[in-house]
Amino acid sequence: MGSAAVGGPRPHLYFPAMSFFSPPSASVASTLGPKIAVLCHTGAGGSGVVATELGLKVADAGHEVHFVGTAMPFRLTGHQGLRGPYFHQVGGFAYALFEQPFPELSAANTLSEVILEHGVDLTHAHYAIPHASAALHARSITGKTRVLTTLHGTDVTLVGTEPAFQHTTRHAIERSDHVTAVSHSLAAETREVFGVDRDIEVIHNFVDSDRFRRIPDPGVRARFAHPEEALIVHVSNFRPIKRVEDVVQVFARIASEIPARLLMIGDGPERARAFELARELGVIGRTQFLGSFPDVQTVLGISDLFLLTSSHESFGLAALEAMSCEVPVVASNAGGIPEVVQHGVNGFLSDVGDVDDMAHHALKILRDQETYQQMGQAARRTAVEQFHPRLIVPQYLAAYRRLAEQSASTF
Ligand code: GMT
Repeated sequence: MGSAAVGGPRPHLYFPAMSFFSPPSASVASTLGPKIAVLCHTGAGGSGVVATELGLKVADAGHEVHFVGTAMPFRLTGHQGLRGPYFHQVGGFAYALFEQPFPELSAANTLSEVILEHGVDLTHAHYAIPHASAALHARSITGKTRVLTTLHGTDVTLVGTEPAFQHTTRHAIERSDHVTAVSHSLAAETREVFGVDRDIEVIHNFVDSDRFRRIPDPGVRARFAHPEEALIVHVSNFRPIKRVEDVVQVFARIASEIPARLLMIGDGPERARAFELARELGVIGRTQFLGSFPDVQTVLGISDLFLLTSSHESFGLAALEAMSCEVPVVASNAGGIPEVVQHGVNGFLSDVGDVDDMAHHALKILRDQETYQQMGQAARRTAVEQFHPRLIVPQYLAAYRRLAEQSASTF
């Protein structure tokens, strides 16, 4: 990228913006529609997963897609090709005077370069902070991109409501050219929390049901459980909002009644506490902490039950991925989860923190083969009939087309 070459000698803490597989200039690549830049969080987390899976589908549909991030989004690794999607690593500069880095400014700077060099028509910012703000900044700098912001959950319900970010989040929501939310619950909460009355389009998350499907491989399953044991799984970033201690509490109640194993997938600040609790409750020998790994579908494809005990959840993508693998879900009745998990049909819902009720529901599924099979099949049907990419991706493509046709009146 041009910026790497300008400005003379650099102190050693300068790291240039870097492009990977990128076409050399705006004129070279041909594209079927608007060119799109995508800004997202790059570590394991629902918003980055949605951004990546969507970017890959949109690139498949013939669009030129440019990911811009501090690192390659974890699900993008290995999926890039010469025809995209392309990845541009955000540059930065750590100067002794700066007490903290400025991620929003660095992202806006790299994004501006990408917009100008590649003729990007619109920027899809996943998560309000800092991505929508960075995209708006790049829009002011270049005068050339529309901004579509997708709200994912904690950007509104947790981070965005913090006094430290209230004004910037509201500004990002109000000034984006178009805003989507991943559930009706999140759209309503956004209007309520920020008092905004603008249109917020609801576009639910999706799951690739060809990849996320049941593959009851006895070899893989034997790696985690004996044939007579129920295999229970939880996937998250182990943040306080996930209440992972409740997962362990529910599992301990299940394991006191039937042979069972628990797989904890992911990592985060509450992992150590969950580990300790499993030890205290005497189930550590039946609990495996697998950490973060990308091949989550293989484990979901052999599991029997998914637990999601969050105090708040705008959608629950991890639960949907499990459902696509015919795994019923026992979850808390919070936020947008009921838009995915239907009580008594493809899983069960309990009040937040009611671990006895969750264990009761889990045992109801695991003890009765017929209930287990019916719910597993219903879960798969929900994933395929309501949340398949063929239903959801066109909604984003239509929004992209509408935005690309708009005049630049909002700059
Ligand atoms: O759940 C998290 O903490 C990660 C977070 C994210 O932004 O990466 O997930 C949010 O976005 C996902 C994708 O849209 C949703 O499925 C999750 O429900 C949502 N998390 C919360 O609302 C807590």
